[in-house]
Amino acid sequence: KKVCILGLGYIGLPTAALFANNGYDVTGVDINQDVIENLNEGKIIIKEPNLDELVKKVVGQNMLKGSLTPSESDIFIICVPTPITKDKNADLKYIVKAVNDILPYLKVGDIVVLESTSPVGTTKNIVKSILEKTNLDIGNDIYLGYSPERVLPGQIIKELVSNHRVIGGINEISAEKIKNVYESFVEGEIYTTDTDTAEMVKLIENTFRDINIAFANELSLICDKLGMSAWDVIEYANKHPRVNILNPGPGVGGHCLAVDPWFIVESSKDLANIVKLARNTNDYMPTYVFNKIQKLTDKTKKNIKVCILGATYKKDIDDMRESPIVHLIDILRKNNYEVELYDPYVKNYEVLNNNIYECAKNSDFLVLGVDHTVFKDLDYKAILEVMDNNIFIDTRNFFNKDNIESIGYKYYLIGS
Ligand code: SAJ
Repeated sequence: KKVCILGLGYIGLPTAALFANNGYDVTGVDINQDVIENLNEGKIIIKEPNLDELVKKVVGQNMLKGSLTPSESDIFIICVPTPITKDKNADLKYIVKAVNDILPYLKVGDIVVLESTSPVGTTKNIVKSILEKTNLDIGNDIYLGYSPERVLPGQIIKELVSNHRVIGGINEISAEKIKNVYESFVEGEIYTTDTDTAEMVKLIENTFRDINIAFANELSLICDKLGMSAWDVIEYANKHPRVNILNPGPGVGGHCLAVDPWFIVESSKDLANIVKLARNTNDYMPTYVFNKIQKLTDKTKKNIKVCILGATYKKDIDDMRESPIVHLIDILRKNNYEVELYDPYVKNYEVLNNNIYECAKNSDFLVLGVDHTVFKDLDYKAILEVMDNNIFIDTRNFFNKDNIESIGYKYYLIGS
């Protein structure tokens, strides 16, 4: 059977590779020529553990090929992005384009699956109505459903296989057909329901996590004001069998948690109060970190430099989407701080300087933005020697205060 996957990002490409590895003849479609050229040489341009070997293998076996346009297939899977507009509304233009792009290739018996995180009703209202232009009966001639992933970047391949999945069908037979397709590589349970429910499930999973982190971040502000460590308070509270508070930090990034809750707010403006408040609480955190830096700034010095360690949205990955550290860098620069960034995962960024000693040279602040594992191995004594001042700000509770202070830094942990 043939599978055509539209959108070869963090989800589409691993999904394509897994289908290809399980006997499907897969075409991966993307509008980015760079992605397609690399793919057809068996290479990938994103960093994700185990993905490069798998792609190399299936491309070598001729089971996966890249293309700029879709082609005839038995199964079409849409994995394009759903960004939010400035007004925090879902922008469905990529989904609309992808569905329109497959119309000429659809035939009786085909299966169409939306994977992109979407507001409730997208499959049933938007996707279905575009497919109806074919004059085929959706649900009988063509099967349609929604099948979101729930994988954690950094362990995508493993989680695509092992996580449970909730699939919504436009009717029962669609759900069953789609379940059957995913069973080729999914080892977790697959539950079937309607498309609206599956869309809502996807949204509330990420909203649940966003709200939990917002609670931790609010505690971070409260404990800081009351003169105690939120990290200690949370650690002890979590000894309770039914309490599990997440970690505070510099804010919440990524294309999921920072975006999906807004789709719920958009659908229920008067009701989604906690959801909206949590989003705003997390969005405030970079400003809070900036305020800390500003308070510790030597006001008699003219040029203040901040050396930032890590600006991806979380550790050990190369993804900077919605990263709170990118926001922090913007705020610092707007306030006339000189900023340089050291991040071995990032290839291109305005203030990037991947020579750590040049980056830290004449800095007043060293700010740990992301807890990349490799940051444990930097020579903090040698870094201090090239700095002008010795202020060390840890936004992630990554370092031990005594160790860092014994080198000669003044250590400040956000949330304590
Ligand atoms: N973060 C904190 N404190 C924490 C945990 C995370 O500040 O205790 C921050 C991270 O630093 C990061 C952000 O939250 O900036 C998001 O990171 P994450 O690891 O929580 O989640 P994502 O965005 O990488 O992946 C999420 C996952 N959703 C859930 O865990 C409910 C994943 O399973 C989803 O598949 C993914 O969103 C998605 O694609 O929707």
